[in-house]
Amino acid sequence: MTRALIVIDMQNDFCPGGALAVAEGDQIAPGINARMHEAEAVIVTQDWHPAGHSSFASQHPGRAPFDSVDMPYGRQVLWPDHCVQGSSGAAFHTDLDTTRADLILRKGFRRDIDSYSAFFENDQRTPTGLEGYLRSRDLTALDLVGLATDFCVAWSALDAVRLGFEVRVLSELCRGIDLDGSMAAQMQAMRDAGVVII
Ligand code: VGL
Ligand code: ZN
Repeated sequence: MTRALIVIDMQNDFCPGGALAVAEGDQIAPGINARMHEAEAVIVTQDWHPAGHSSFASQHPGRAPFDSVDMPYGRQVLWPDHCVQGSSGAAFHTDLDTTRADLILRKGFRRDIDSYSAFFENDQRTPTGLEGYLRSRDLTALDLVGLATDFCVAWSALDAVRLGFEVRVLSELCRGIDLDGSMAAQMQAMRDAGVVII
């Protein structure tokens, strides 16, 4: 069994000063760096949206950031414009050392569908390709860290257990958004699904 470290969305827009800032998002970077240097395999994800992405509230007249709307694939929270491809907000936080990353996986690049999870887009069926990558490298156990605990980390963890991976979330190396109680709800959902929270 080989364990991979998956670092979720450690980007400027999710850190203090960014468009969708997660409180203390930058503070977990040194701990993640240390962990990366010890891990057997390291995958780093990057939220990577085209301008005018359908998850942006700016594309929905009369709607505000953090409202929810029905999309063809289900409920979707509307976000401030963030992680636009090629922008400084989409770049990795400078405190994150990505030297050790084996793979940088981009997600959310289709205009009409969001992708919180590193495995599937928000329709929960369009694959990102990560499952195949992990399986072909025989990486069957995963440690998840990064941003945001209650969105991209949780959705990734839930997909991973559903796919049969052994999954741990290292909670000290994650920070959350906590929208309408989403932090408690997603922590419980992860526990119920068999994710080990450390
Ligand atoms: C994320 C909201 C929108 C995340 C990404 O990384 O948790 N959240 N896009
Ligand atoms: Zn996003």
